[in-house]
Amino acid sequence: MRRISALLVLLALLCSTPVAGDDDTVVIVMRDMAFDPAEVTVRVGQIVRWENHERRQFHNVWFRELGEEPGDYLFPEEYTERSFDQPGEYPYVCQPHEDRGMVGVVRVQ
Ligand SMILES: [Cu+2]
Repeated sequence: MRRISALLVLLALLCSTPVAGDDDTVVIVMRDMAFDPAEVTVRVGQIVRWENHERRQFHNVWFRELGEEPGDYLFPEEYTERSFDQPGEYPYVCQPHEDRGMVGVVRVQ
């Protein structure tokens, strides 16, 4: 019983912890071989989430110009999130579909 109580307290703590930017996450949908919207403007620290809404196709998100590794493949119903520490313009691509025009840009203010 004591263990269950401790678990409940832990759960309550977890549930009440505010998640930074949770309310104003900017969502970019990956569908029909495109990022939608392809251009977004966000604030420093604001969370950007890419969601795969395809029926079968995987995609990824690669900020090549930042010198990063390509992101993991995201399969339907999967998503990835990130934020940006510095203002600027951050172009990115879907690595497997860049040549089909699957590119986007995040502008950070
Ligand atoms: Cu893709």
